[in-house]
Amino acid sequence: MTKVLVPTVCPYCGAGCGFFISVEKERATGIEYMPDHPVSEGALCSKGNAALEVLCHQERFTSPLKRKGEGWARISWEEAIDLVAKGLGDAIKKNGPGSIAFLASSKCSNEENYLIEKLARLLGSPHVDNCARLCHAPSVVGLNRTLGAAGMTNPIPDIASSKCVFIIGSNLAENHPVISRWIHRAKDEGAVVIAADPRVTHTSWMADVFLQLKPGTDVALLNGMAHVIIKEGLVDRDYIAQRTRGFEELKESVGDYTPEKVAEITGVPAGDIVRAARAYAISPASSILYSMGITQHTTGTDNVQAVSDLALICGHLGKPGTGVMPLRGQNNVQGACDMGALAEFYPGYKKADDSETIRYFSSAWRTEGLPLGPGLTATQMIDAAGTGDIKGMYVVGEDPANSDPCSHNVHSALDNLDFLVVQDIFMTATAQLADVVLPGAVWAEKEGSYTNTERRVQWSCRAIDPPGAALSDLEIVCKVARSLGLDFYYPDAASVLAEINRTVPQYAGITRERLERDGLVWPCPTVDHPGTPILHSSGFKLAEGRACIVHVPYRPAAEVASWDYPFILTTGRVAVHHNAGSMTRRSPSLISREPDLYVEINTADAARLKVADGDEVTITTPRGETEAYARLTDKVKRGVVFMPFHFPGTNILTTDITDPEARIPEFKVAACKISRRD
Ligand SMILES: Nc1nc2c(c(=O)[nH]1)N[C@H]1C(S)=C(S)[C@@H](COP(=O)(O)OP(=O)(O)OC[C@H]3O[C@@H](n4cnc5c(=O)[nH]c(N)nc54)[C@H](O)[C@@H]3O)O[C@H]1N2
Ligand SMILES: Nc1nc2c(c(=O)[nH]1)N[C@H]1C(S)=C(S)[C@@H](COP(=O)(O)OP(=O)(O)OC[C@H]3O[C@@H](n4cnc5c(=O)[nH]c(N)nc54)[C@H](O)[C@@H]3O)O[C@H]1N2
Ligand code: SF4
Ligand SMILES: [Mo]
Repeated sequence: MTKVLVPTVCPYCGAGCGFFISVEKERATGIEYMPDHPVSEGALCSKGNAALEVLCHQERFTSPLKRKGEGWARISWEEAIDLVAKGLGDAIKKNGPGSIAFLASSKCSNEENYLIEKLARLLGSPHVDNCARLCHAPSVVGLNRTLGAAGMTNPIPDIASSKCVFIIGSNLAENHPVISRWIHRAKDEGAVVIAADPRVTHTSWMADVFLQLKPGTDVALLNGMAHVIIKEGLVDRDYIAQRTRGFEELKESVGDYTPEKVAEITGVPAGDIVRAARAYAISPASSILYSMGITQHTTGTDNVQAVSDLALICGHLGKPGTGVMPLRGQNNVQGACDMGALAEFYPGYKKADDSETIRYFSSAWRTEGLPLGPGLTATQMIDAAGTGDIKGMYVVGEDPANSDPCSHNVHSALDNLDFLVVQDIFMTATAQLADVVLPGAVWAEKEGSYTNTERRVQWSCRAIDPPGAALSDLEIVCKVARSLGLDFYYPDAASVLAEINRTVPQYAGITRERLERDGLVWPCPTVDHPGTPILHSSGFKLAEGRACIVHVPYRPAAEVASWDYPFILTTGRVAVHHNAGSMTRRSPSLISREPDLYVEINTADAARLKVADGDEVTITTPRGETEAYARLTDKVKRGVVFMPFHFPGTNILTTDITDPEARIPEFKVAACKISRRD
């Protein structure tokens, strides 16, 4: 029997691991490892190994659906596309193009995201965003301001040459497992590992210095470290003088963040703050890895800026083993942002509020009337749906009804729309609220490029056909666009990439022909350019080539524990599930390992609440209540409880208060109370 090995990229997280799908008789029969892949070197985590389980799952959508009474009717593509054109078209006619909004998908390819944002803007709506809003929006705002670029500064394998790895607010051992292999390699070469997290995690076990801080106190911790580094003269004076601005202001503002004061705010012993600061500053090459533990806060942008301050004052940028590394979440969240599926940027991070951007794309897309942004963010779209300012939404590969905060509000906002179309592969909580559902093809059933967290653009090949009448998101978006009168004739992903080469300068040299196995790391401005794995090695793309040190005072989280709500709920992830769970909860080998929603409670707190391990408890916040099984542990501090958000219910509890600039919700801090269900 002939077996074909089709190269592909894992559809789950931003590590971008490569593997082969073995295809026999047009069926995906197994995975073969890819030992020479630059990031994964043949490794895959539990989710990567289970990726094929979603392909021929019996619950996959196999035809378009329309709402019929309480249920659904299967309909033809012609009818579905007519309904979508009418739904969106009517809203535009009655209320103008600003009354429709688009959620693009970080699960989809670069080419698909480029077309979704182009569709939105050609229709005249500035409102297009993606799940980066719930994830790394503070990195986009904060790092653009401090370093002039929001990407991870150094490649993943580079971590192995780091002599000090500072991990803050990231549980990469569970959430980017293959990246943690590179940290083990650094440790083998003698690197010191520092981890800052309110919980003991699989990642903190790797740490030589573990800073178990109170949720939401990271700015204080980082200012405290900067205080020690400046006071002990451990800064890189030459680097500060030649490459930065703003040092004196920082020096003054961190003056009173003594280790003792910071210990009081954070709960981290003063001696550990000093040890961490010295280790980071003294090592010849230190890197900082961070993710949701510092971004998903009302102080998310401040946290990101405080992180880059630390790197700047120590000169730990632009060289191997150094860098500021925002670990991107979804398999293609980096690409969705690069392609301009963001409220404040057109493709290539051209500012949506700049008339030069509008001129550029009017000429590139041969059109008029492109909207000047910024548009509404993903979180603002939901609010606007609730108030009736947004009338129609097109949601591709996202599940806001489960993944946005305050689920009750999200449900009623989406219910309030005149028209909702959802394009997914499974019936999600969001799809349940739709008027029309369009069946997408999942990654292995289509081809296209995906950009991982280190900016590596990789081509994923089509291995098998989609089930039933499902189509690639690229084909569907083109059908919808044409039915709305737009000239969207793209025969394949390569033809879209060719247009991206012309309109996104960072991708100008990243052609289909060049995207063989190892991919290319952007910026790659010409077809003979090798790509740029390390950013900022010769200065910054900011005024005078200098980075900005931005001093940020500590502000507490929006919610703090109170008499009525004495616990702090923090939410996040576990290794075997992914986000709102539509794929991993349907994956037999994964759901069997973590079948139910649970809440981690400190054993001493549980004793006071008379809660035993495995008891059912009710968790309540001002937004609502949810039930979960209690898991007793000393991995969370007293007063802190943790819930994963992979099952419906967790986001009933979370707050929708956002960071004032990046508009990310504070998923990591909500005051709650807990009671045993009798
Ligand atoms: N297994 C798995 N992997 C995934 C995903 C998944 O759902 N499951 N999702 C992907 C996506 S979209 C993303 S964005 C990434 C996210 O990857 P991570 O950022 O690693 O994920 P989280 O578990 O949300 O949060 C990370 C850590 O932040 C800690 N934390 C909470 N509050 C604070 C705080 O105030 N300060 C600090 N310093 N730390 C805090 C939590 O205890 C947690 O250990 O993972 C990606 N990979
Ligand atoms: N409480 C709490 N909430 C959180 C977070 C948290 O830490 N705590 N983290 C936030 C973060 S970082 C993120 S990124 C968001 C994630 O939020 P979402 O992006 O809403 O989460 P996913 O479950 O990954 O949704 C992706 C959807 O795409 C579908 N899909 C997969 N492949 C394809 C495809 O090829 N085409 C189409 N059309 N659909 C496809 C999947 O079935 C799934 O329904 O959640 C956020 N919500
Ligand atoms: S680390 Fe991420 S990309 Fe790699 S196999 Fe696991 S989920 Fe997939
Ligand atoms: Mo994310």
